[in-house]
Amino acid sequence: MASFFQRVLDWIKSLFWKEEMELTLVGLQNSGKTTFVNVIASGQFNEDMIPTVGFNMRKVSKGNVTIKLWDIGGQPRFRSMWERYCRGVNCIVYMVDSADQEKLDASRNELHNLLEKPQLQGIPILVLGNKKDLPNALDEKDLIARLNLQAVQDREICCYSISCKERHNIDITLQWLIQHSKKSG
Ligand SMILES: Nc1nc2c(ncn2[C@@H]2O[C@H](COP(=O)(O)OP(=O)(O)O)[C@@H](O)[C@H]2O)c(=O)[nH]1
Ligand SMILES: [Mg+2]
Repeated sequence: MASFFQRVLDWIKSLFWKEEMELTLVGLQNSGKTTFVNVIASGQFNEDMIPTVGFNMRKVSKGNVTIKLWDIGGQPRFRSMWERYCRGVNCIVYMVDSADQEKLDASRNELHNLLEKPQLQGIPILVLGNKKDLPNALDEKDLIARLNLQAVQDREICCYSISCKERHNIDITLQWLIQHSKKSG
């Protein structure tokens, strides 16, 4: 049975990488962004480091899909870079460690900072509460409350609880992204 789900996931992954889209994947360090990319890009992909002092941006591309990836938080002076790296993306994926209670407030603040940027107005956002396999992980409902997602009214927002480790809900995450690609309008 496990291999059946694996095959379905592989099929959805292959569909995803055939899309035409650009997305930004951000979140606090250690939330699981690199792991997520490795899970969905198993197989070949190109990776570029964008040389920017103190701001660690990576760009992963495969086919017509480009993912811009960076750790958020810490130094507010880098916030001016958000505009440059988010301009024109089809969607923003915001990764949260749903089991790290201590960092949830910081994660919420960074997310709301990001959403306040006028340049990012209207860009759909997918919030991923990662590490749902851990015993103290918040579920979707608690995460929505804790991150104050109901306050976001000016754009499409969605929240899934996922586990990169156990490949949980990676399929619905990719389906959401496919629905927000250029092809699907
Ligand atoms: N339990 C658990 N650990 C995870 C999961 N996803 C990532 N991790 C671990 O969390 C740590 C940080 O992951 P990483 O991808 O480097 O985070 P990044 O800093 O956001 O790129 C690593 O030790 C991962 O193995 C998950 O779904 N469940
Ligand atoms: Mg990383």
